[in-house]
Amino acid sequence: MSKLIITAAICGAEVTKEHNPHIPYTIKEIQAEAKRAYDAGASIIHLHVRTDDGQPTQEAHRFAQAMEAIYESCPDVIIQPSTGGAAGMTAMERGQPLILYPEMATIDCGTLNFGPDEIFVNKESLIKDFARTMEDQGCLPELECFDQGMVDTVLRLRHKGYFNHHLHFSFVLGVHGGMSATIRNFSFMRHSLPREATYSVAGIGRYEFPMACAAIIDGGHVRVGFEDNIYISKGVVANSNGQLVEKVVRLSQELGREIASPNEARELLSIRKKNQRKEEVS
Ligand code: KMH
Ligand code: ZN
Repeated sequence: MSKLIITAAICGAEVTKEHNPHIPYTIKEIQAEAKRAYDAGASIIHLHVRTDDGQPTQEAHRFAQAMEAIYESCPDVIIQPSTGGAAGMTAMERGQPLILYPEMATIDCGTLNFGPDEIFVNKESLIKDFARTMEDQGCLPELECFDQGMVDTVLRLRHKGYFNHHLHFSFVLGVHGGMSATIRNFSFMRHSLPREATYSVAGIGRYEFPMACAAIIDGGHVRVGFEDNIYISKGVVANSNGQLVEKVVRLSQELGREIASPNEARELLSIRKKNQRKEEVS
């Protein structure tokens, strides 16, 4: 079985310091949380940015500052900016981090209710636009799928000439409005992928670690972090993203899987684009 790629979703757009005081907002806080996750074993940082008072923003300049700071502390890490941003943002707003030519970024593969009052809109036209832009840039999309219909959308679009690169899915299970985080649903999605595809699983809230175990055993990869879950165990708030990553590392070691370094993750995901920063420092 391949080594395990751990993605740390360190910040997100919805969770706040009222939920957990360790949620990073400022560039320094984001840098420190990325470093804790990286030191613990994360090879990919899934990145959202905030203003200093915690408002989600997709401003390219803010992403540039955060990425610069993260590369300073974690020179070889893979940074994966979000093009999802926060529910309610426009497509133009959301696409801004792509101006920075990241080596990886998310594409959200369909529309869903997002909590009781919001809709996270991802029209097929937007999916195609982001797919073409990223393909032109040599940027690998992480294909975020909140339900099976989104996996089917990716496979249908691939048949029509989109996504002509390695397919790397991210199943985000347990969102209020998306598919629930059960082994049945995980297995259904996982078994609908082409053989050569890879995937990562993010279980929301208390499903984070059970879904991680399922993926570790199955040969998939894992995403953890404050974006998805703020607890290290029942009722105990995690003190850093590093603590969440460490727990996955422990589970993986117990289950007999080694952890991938960032460069090993690049190999496993066939990331075509070189991390220029890494080249500068090596
Ligand atoms: N904040 C959610 C509405 C992504 O990063 O691409 C969308 C999200 C997905 O977090
Ligand atoms: Zn996200």
